[in-house]
Amino acid sequence: MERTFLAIKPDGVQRSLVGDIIRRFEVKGFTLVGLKLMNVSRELAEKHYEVHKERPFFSNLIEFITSGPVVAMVWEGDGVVASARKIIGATNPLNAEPGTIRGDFGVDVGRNLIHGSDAIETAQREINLWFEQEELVSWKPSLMSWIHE
Ligand code: ABT
Ligand code: MG
Repeated sequence: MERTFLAIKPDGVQRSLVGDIIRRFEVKGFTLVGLKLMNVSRELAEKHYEVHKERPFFSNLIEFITSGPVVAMVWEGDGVVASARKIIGATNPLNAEPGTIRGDFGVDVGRNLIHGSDAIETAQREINLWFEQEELVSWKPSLMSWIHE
């Protein structure tokens, strides 16, 4: 079953949006299989954002993501990687459609509230980076037959 890595960034936690954000993935019909509130070490942050190492905004990004607690999550479901990106909305919240998380709650690309893996291979890498295997819980919601044909 497809899985993705999502993280509510320090701005989402500080702004008391944790419940609202998690709710959107629950009501969509995806299954939560991993969840933890944590401070992000510089080492983890730098590994997570490795692809942006040479970008001018890299050091700001690392400062920001290590500045307060983050809610790290793994969600499961058919097509969850791409669908979660749609629920999250465009990178720059000013370009994100209303109805998306960033479109509804944000105005600044440096405070865009939540991270979502951008591809299936990236999701696998990020899940392994952020979670131990024992921290992930495989379960079948009893509602499943009302969500899937
Ligand atoms: P993430 O889910 O955080 O990876 O964002 P997304 O995939 O939508 O966008 P990318 B391009 O991966 O941005 C990573 C973080 O870098 C910030 N950023 C990005 C800037 O601050 N300035 C920029 O010009 C760009 C392109 C936004 C993302 N996270 N934060 N915070
Ligand atoms: Mg990204």
